[in-house]
Amino acid sequence: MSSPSSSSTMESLILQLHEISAVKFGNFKLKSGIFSPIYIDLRLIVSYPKLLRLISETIISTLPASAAYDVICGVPYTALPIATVISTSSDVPMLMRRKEIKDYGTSKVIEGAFQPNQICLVVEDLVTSGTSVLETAAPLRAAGLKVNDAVVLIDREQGGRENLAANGITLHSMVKLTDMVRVLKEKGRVSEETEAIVLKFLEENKKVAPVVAKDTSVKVRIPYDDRAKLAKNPTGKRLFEIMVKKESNLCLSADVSTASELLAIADKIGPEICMLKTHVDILPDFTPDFGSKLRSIADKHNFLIFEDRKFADIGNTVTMQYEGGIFRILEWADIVNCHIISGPGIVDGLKLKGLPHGRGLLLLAEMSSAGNFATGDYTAAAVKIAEQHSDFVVGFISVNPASWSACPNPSFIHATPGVQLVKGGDALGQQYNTPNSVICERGSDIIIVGRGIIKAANPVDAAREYRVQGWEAYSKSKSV
Ligand code: 5BU
Repeated sequence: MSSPSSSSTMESLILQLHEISAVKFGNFKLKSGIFSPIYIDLRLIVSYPKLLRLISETIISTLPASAAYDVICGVPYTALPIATVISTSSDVPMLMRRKEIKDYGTSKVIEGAFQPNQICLVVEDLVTSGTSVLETAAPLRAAGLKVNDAVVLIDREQGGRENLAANGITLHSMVKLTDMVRVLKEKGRVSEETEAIVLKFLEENKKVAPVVAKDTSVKVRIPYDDRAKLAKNPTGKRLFEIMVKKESNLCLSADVSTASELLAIADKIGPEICMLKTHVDILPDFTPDFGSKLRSIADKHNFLIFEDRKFADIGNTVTMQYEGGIFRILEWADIVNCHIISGPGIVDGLKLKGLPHGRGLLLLAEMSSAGNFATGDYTAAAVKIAEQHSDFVVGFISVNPASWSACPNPSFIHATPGVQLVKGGDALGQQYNTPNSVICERGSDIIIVGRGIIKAANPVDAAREYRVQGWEAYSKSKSV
């Protein structure tokens, strides 16, 4: 909107927002940590139905004809009522994006009926960096919808327009924050001094880095094929090579209820993955031929098998746990992992058995669950142990290796659990980050995905989506 003061509707809208105290002046700490002289809280509009209707009508009537759409989706939560009113008054179907993904029922991220390739307009109340719009656009796109435009009531003019444009989304804003302040000053609601303070603040804080930026968040990385040459362990080397060959940095965490289900899903999803992770002790129908059956599927589709056994005992005990028992993990798993809580002897023990078979080991340097203790010095100790055993250790279970003070050799691979298409968590402490954030921002190499794929309506399609997102994030991060 070029001149809101020329539009009486827009002026009236700004004044009404001020009247209900949705626009406040003072000194407010924002989510980013910075202090702002202006604060906008549009959650309040649900208590003012006439204003809510006015906002919804104005949003739609100010959209240019170029912004065509079949369905709309409000960014949760504040924009949900706005989208609902638009939907009912303009008779356009609405979709809802879940912020938290259910671990039961259909586990859908996008609720509502739609067809692939339909165009979805994203509706938002306020845009700062554009992160929230991107977090809603990503699962919509992953579900097969096209997202070309987003409409917002207020643009704080802090980089949102540019960040969205970089992700192929045109932002249409009804009111820019500078215009809003100007109108309030013109109408005598704020003093000239307040206007000057706010305009100065906005000028000085024009650019806020987005959490899910397309190009600004990437870090340079050494390509997987070059790292394959550096790897000392044959399995670590093979893993890098498979990733390059299959253009996949996706590891499926096959947490299904039976061995036969596991074998079936391994065969179906095999083409999409570089590695398949098992928890063999959860399979009630495990039989001694499980390993050889899974191995032949792994050979057919060219992926590695990673048994997420998380050994934790002293060296001598783990030699027996690795090789013996009913599971005989050493026979069929290319890679296993271990905690380092018992000290470096655990790596010596596993290596004694694993290395002659060319197997590899991942050290648990970090964990994805809330409140875990694998941080700081513990993580640094894992890096040290890995460097001492680089013939057997292939890398780490990592969550945010970009933040580590100890920087491991690039021959080590980072594999990260706790990945879904939308940031969030489950009811038992699991914490999820997106493929882009895991690979680009947190510097990991492999995304480990369980329920995001297993519980999807179509696990094969979901696996493909994760593979594409993971690979795109990798490609982006090595090209800068
Ligand atoms: P999910 O369904 O994507 O949440 O499954 C994650 C899998 O990764 C599951 O098998 C966990 O046991 C495993 N995991 C994890 O979630 N967090 C960790 O820190 C480690 C393993 Br190590």
